[in-house]
Amino acid sequence: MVNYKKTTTTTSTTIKTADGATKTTTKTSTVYDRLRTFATPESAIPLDTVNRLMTSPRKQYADANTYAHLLEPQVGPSFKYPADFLWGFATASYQIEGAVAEEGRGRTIWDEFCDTPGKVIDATSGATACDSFHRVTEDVALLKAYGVKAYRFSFAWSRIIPLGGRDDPVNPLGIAYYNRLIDTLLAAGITPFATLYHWDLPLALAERYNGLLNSEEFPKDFERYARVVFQSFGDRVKHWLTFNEPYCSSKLGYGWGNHAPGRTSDRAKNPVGDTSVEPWRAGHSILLAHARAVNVYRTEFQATQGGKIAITLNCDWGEPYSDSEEDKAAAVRYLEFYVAWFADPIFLGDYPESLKKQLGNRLPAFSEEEKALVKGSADFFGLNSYTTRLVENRDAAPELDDLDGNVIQHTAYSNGTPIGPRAESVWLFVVPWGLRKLLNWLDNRYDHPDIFLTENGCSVPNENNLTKEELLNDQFRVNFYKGYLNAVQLAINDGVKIKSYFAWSLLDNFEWADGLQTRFGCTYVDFDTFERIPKASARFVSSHFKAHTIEE
Ligand code: GBH
Repeated sequence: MVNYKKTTTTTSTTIKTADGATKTTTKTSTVYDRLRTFATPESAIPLDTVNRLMTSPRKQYADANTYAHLLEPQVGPSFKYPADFLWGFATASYQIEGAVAEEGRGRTIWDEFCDTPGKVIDATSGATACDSFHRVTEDVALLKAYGVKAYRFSFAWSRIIPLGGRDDPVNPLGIAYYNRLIDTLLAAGITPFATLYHWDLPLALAERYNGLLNSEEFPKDFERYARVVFQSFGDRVKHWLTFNEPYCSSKLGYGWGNHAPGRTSDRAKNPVGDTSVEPWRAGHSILLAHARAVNVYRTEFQATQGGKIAITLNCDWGEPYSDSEEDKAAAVRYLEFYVAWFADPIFLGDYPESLKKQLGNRLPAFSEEEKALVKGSADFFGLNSYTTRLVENRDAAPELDDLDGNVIQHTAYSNGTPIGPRAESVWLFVVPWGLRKLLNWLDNRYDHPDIFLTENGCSVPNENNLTKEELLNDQFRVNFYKGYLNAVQLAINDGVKIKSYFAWSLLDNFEWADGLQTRFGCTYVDFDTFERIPKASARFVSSHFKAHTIEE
């Protein structure tokens, strides 16, 4: 179990009551620290409330009864997803492929990051991962056995253009690999759902011009890469996502520094970086690159290929910590700094006022021409969501390095009750009702878009240390999916236009800075033999959709 820092602040307020007496109220806030370092167990500060719950017999969370209070009204057996609803499992290139030095693949910022001591908690990497590069037949057979309609995967830019740039050569062996994957999926009757960029930037572009920090060069190189991809695969791929979770590439990669390239103002973590400006610049480059790629697709390919294109954004619901107006406004600000940062320019035409106000000229501005290019650059709303935070207003002026909208985030209510059971991942608390609220909030703010849920899933406490038998019977994960799929059904009944659901993930895989020890798979992977074994959760997700989807 990863430890993380906690800060407890106690504030006392003394007021005069109507009868002239004084009354003192004390409020204690516990703040979950996102700037976690990979502290050794000795130096980590122990948690009280949340940790007690999480370290007491973990099996209690595998008990459906302990979930009861988290489940909303059950939609029940009569619910049906429409016949064209796409369901399946998701993965990403660097997390599953392995074979990082094979068939001409160029190095990426993640290969480099993993080779830097102290960056990945168990000192592993994606060098071999699930060996999916060599197992196309086996992985597609698994998907077919699960009966999925679609499979979400990502292309490794550096397999296709090893050095990444617009004048750099294309690697035919990289194209051949993805042709094999796409053709095998189609032969199995599975719809390919493809992401162009799931964080594995070609290292050459980071070395050449600082990658995402260069808002002139990066969008041009991405545009050319996108054109090569549409040209090569667009005859068969009809569902496109440009970027996966630009929030993570920007804030984790350039703000907190816990993802590649690891830049941050925190000098204990990295010698270079500036948290106060770089995440906003990186996000800006991604928006421009995304818009250029969509423009290329629409002007050069869409008419003949007939697919849809969007970006996928991640967001966790922010529930006000109290009923106060300040906390309610803080929760909206948190959502704006999380998702509206990208979704507002794309769906409404510019950054939210709250970001402009807090960040001033540290937030890049769009020219009128750029605004026009970015606005409307999505055929649907792609969403990844996992968890929920309680959000309290922060009274003091925002810190320069603040990335969240000047709020205090909690994972427990003021009475100490955790917001939900914690998964293995420090950030992931199981809160199904938060997803329903988030879906309704997005539906409302962006005028009722089609929403494609492109990731949702969880890690299981201590899973890596369980026996194989225990691990395969992953009731914690089954309960997670039960709760979250019920929330999806409720949102559909609320009128939100949800068009897909992809469970993260098909396979246990390389969980970035959390290495191979944190498992998100519905399929167990033995990282020595690469054997795949379905877990109970894979059977649950698959039978859920089989039972609840209208036949075509
Ligand atoms: C997704 O991100 C990714 O798309 C996928 O690749 C990944 O494997 C999966 O989720 C599971 O993690 O730095 O401790 O403050 C999920 C959204 C948002 C989760 C940011 C981690 C930061 C945690 N991520 N969050 S921390």
